[in-house]
Amino acid sequence: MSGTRRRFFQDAAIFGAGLLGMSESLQAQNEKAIPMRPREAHREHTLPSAFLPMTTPDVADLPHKMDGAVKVFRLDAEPVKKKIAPFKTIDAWGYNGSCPGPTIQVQQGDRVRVIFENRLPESTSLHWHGLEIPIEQDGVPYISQKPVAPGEKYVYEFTVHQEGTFFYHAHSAMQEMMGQIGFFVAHPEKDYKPRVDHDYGLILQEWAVLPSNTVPNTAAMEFNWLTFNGVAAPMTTPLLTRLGSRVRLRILNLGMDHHPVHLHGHQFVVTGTEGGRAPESTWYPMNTVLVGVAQARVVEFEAKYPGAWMIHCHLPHHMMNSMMDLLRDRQIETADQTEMKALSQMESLAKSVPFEHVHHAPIAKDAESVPGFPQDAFMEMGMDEAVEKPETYGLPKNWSAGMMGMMTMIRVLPDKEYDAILARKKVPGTATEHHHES
Ligand SMILES: [Cu+2]
Repeated sequence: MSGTRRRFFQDAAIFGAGLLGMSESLQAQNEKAIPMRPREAHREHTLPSAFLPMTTPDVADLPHKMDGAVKVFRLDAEPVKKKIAPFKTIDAWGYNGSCPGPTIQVQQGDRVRVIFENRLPESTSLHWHGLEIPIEQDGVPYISQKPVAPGEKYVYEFTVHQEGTFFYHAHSAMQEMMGQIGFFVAHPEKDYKPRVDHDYGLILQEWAVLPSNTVPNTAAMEFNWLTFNGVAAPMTTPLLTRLGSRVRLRILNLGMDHHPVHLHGHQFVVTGTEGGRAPESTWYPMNTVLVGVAQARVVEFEAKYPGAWMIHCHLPHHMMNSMMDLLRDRQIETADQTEMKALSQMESLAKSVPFEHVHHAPIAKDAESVPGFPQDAFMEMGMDEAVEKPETYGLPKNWSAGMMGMMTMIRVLPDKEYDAILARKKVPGTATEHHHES
């Protein structure tokens, strides 16, 4: 039976056969069709009850409807075909067609209802990580609830009395490593001080996907793909900020490793954890923050210096794509490698992917006679055009060659350049004009 047909029959089983079932299931599909476009920062918001929403680059927000005073969200656990690099698509699991799942944003004090449906082939549940809620809402199979069987629904409902950066995830280790996680941000009743102009979120994940394979090996301890918000650099969408603005960055880790996340060119302070806002007396300057498994770290800084500044995990193996892949995706060998072999391997890759494949950094004439060569010589692959979007407009040619793994950049832009990119975001398809200005 095809996946579509099976899915139809699941829908029919859930809602009962007939028109009602069909229309509701169509409605659910439509909700998923909402374009994946992160919201822009609202600099001018002044309403006391409004909050500056967090933007999760490359991940959409989960919309809600009001039922009286209750914010109602619909979340479906399901398999997701996820393109993590221009030449690599994996079979992950996520929510509402997204991996990581869509971002839920509420405000401290909100009553929240999440209508959860399991479209996975096995039982699951939803855990609300860090939230102080009644035990019936804790989402631990057998302990606080029965597992939600395939095709079943479960309704979570609670009041959020905290503020901070939380998350939802399946409370099953292998499902977590298949991608079952998403942000749950509770904005404070009263704005944090000092206020920020931009608020961004990054989810750190790691994947063990063998070459020529698409299903993550969730039992592995060696990871060859490292992602921010479900994509490996250079597919990560740069974070845009105005020069002189204050920026908040929330970093969340659910994987098997801890990640030291480093920001170039600026110092930041840690203003919060997965437990909420930290008192100002605890803030001190740093530029690398260790984000442990199941932790969130919230940092803030003044975007003082114009430029495209990297944000990346500093573990060397996490700054690579397709680490240890020796077959189809990339070749990373540090022995018995020659320029000829590397180029022919890249050429065979280029037959299946639409990007420039030559290496750009020059090597010495006698490189092959030097013990240890090559190290990074054949690793960089420019693919500017394959990953082009408004947010990459104006970056120097071949910028993408240095971007791999858990990596993105924060672009600190003078007003004129910031506004020019914003204008491009409003008119899709204009990113290619006047590209590569430099
Ligand atoms: Cu790392």
